[in-house]
Amino acid sequence: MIDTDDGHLTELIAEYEENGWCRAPYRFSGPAVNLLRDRVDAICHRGGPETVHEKDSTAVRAVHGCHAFDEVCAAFVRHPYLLALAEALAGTPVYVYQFKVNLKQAREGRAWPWHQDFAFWNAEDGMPRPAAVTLAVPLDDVHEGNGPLMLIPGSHRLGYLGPGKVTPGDKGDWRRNFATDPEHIMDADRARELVATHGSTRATGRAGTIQAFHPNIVHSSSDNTSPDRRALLMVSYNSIDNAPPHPVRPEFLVGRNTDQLKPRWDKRFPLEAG
Ligand SMILES: O=C(O)CCC(=O)C(=O)O
Repeated sequence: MIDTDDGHLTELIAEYEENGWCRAPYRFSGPAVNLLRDRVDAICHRGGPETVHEKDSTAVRAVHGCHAFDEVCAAFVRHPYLLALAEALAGTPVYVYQFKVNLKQAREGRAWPWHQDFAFWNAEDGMPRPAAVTLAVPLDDVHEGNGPLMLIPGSHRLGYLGPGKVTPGDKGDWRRNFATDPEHIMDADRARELVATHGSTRATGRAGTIQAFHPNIVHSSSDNTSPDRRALLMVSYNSIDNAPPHPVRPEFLVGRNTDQLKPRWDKRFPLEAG
């Protein structure tokens, strides 16, 4: 088991506060990643209502809320290390607000434009404050060519920047905001200015690594033009005192059980250094 009392969480909190993101010094083992990968593949094949496809394609772009119906994903979100990290970074007890896997299929996975996650969570669900944290675990190795997340370090400290561009969509169709041209995105010129000021970094790395992102960090990702898939599993943990009061979007996008999530050790998910 990982010692969460060894001071490394304090270092990660400082890094997270400074940059709006950080990478844990541990990652999930190969067999743990394979287990998740197999399960996500099966979920993609089941074609449930939580599935989003790439535009005009049968390629799966994303699946959502799997922790509510899949036993492996349910065990994963309760991993003691993930919960300790989420609580340390959020500064409070947490519950699962959102679970998703963005698949970025080889050669078919399309871009995500510049945005802040809080812009969507606030506008669509009424999340009161950016008191959440997203833990991301790639299920494939992520390299420069398969559409890694591009982050603007420190941009979360600017607060919620407001949508530079709102393209009115059909409020009844939640899928609209998982396409390549969602509402609530940032103006591209504004994002370019931020990159010029703050720089940017790509979240590349081996499958199984654990990264944390602030709800207000400005980020995007490009098309996957490579022969390698880039599946990214993301669990957004929200503070239990920050639940949207009247969520409308489906439960597979916005968790309704806002009780503090309790950790549960599962030997299928060992961590290793790295
Ligand atoms: O998967 C990606 O490349 C981008 C994901 C993202 O920005 C999001 O889901 O908010």
